[in-house]
Amino acid sequence: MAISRSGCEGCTSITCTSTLEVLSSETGKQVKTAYDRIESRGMSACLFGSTGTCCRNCNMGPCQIIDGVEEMVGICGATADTVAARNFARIVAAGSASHTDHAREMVRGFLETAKGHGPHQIKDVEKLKSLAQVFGIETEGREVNEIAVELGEKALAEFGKQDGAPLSMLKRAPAKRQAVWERLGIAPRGIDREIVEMMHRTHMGVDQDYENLMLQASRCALSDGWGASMLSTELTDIMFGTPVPRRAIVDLGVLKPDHVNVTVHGHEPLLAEALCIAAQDPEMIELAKKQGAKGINLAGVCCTGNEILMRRGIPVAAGFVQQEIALATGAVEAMVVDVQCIMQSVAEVAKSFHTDIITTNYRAKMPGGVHIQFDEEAPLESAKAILTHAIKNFKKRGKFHIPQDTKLDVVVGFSHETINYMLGGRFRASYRPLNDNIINGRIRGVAAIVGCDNYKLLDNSHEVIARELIKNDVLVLATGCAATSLGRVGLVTPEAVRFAGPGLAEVCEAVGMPPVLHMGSCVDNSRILIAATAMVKEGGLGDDISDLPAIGTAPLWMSEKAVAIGQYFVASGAQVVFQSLPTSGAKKFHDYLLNGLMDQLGAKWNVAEDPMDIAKLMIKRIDQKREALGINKQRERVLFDMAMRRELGSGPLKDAGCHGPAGG
Ligand code: NFS
Ligand code: SF4
Repeated sequence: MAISRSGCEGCTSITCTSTLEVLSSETGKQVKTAYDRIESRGMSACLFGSTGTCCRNCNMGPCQIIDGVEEMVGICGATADTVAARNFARIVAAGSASHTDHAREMVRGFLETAKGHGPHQIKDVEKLKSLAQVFGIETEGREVNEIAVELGEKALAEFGKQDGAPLSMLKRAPAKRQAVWERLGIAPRGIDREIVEMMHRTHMGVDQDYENLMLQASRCALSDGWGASMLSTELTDIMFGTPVPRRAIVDLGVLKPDHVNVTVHGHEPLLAEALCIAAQDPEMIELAKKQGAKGINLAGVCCTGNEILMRRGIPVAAGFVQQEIALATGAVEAMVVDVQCIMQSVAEVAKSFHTDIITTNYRAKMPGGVHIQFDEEAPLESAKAILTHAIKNFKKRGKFHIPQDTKLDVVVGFSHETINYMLGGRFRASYRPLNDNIINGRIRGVAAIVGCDNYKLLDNSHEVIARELIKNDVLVLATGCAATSLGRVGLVTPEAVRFAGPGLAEVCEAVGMPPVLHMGSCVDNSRILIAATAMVKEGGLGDDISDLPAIGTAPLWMSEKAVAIGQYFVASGAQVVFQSLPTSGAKKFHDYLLNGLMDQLGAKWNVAEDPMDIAKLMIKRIDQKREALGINKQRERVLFDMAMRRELGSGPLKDAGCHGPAGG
């Protein structure tokens, strides 16, 4: 479906009101955005590219392959299935590599902190100790920092490990799942190694068997989910605090007319956390005041936004498709970026205003950007240099337009630990109540809505899916830009319970939780793996993740990372639904993803085009699992009496209350 910017003058193809408002404002009309580029290009996605059968892996090609046409194989003889499988596997490798390099930086930052360098401390000692156990580290009678140094070193070694025991975190998975990995020979050996081997096996003339290629794609993706991403999430929690529920606000309206607005865009929380600390420094605030501003307003964009939203309640201004729109307000002094999901066009949009794009990572520079290298050994000093640059821009601000009515309340911070104590209570933290409510049918199942925004589809797709799911008593877990977009439409707050079906509403009301739980950034999808494992271990819902009435979707996937996530979900036993897969031009391979993987992994990919169809398919899959578990009948019998209300009514979210916003 073509989505045009003309949407802001009549047509309704963009539904986001803040985006529409900015695009039709005086400042918005000054700039060209992706919406204009789509209009001028006619949204012509390349046919061969989108069906996965274009190969340029060697210089005898590039070859366009047509499935079933004898003379249309590659010069080397590669078939459509081989080419599509190689391309797909490379997407998984690239996505895993992105999470991995991010995770490596977090582990290195963690080690610095453990050694007592820099402004951060070990905040979550309990989590440190439980993770130390996973790595076989002695904790009795040892100093916190000593344990942390050993953990950091062991974590770092997971990246370069070659052989021996598989990655340490795999032990956290249900025993039956570990046995599946062992039987298939896909337990990752070392994080970097699996990515390198994937790139090797997809080189011209190596692995020509799509089933064999997919085994390595699973191993590579698992090294991301249970390796890199999980390490990143856990060590970041230990260092910056495990998220707890707190109130915050999202959408473009979080920008402030009288403050220095600094948007933080990218992924690695080391930079964002340092900026949060620096923005509270009296010296910095004084400097802002000298320039005529009332203070400094930090706001997040994309996943780095989700990280500081979850841990500090810092507002999120924009998700992926709004990054240009945030700048088009003319109210941003600087957009500070690190790595991933930063469109090159932001530098072009910024040229129309006083805004600077400040790049901070040597890996990611940009023509038109100002580079201030973030020094991991002196994070606070770097953050101050960046802020000083931004503050000095304030006086140059010209006309601007901040949408006033778009500031949505959200309640965020649903880590696995939060869910554990929220439903179970502080003194009997457990997943028992969640499992029981699934078994008795008040909660039909659990669905993860994750991943990106994408201009290719209507921007309300996440919303359509989420509304249908919660209406049907499915509890939704959200991460990444999907979570931001659900926040923008008011679904990530306890008040959204009015849109939920009676069973889910009952549970949410009793505990005071939203029907859509914000679980963080994209690396935080590893929290979903842990939550799923906890559900299995609690009992009553089968003995593997593949038995759970649970499913995931990344309907608007854009990034290669989303495919890596999809593949590690599938390899972990959770089915996923995407709106499209770049494999449809290769019949056998495409069918293998949609059906064949089931035999080996107990899970598979699914495709449904329309958001409502995606939701319906997810509910169908959940019901199939309920049926297999023999709990489908309970749903029909469930009654909500006072005893059940009382049983649910003592959740800690209610008695602890939520933290107020802690914005910049
Ligand atoms: Ni995830 Fe985050 Fe957003 Fe997609 Fe990009 S920011 S890591 S990849 S676009 S959800
Ligand atoms: Fe063509 Fe084969 Fe070379 Fe790919 S590897 S470009 S299919 S010759």
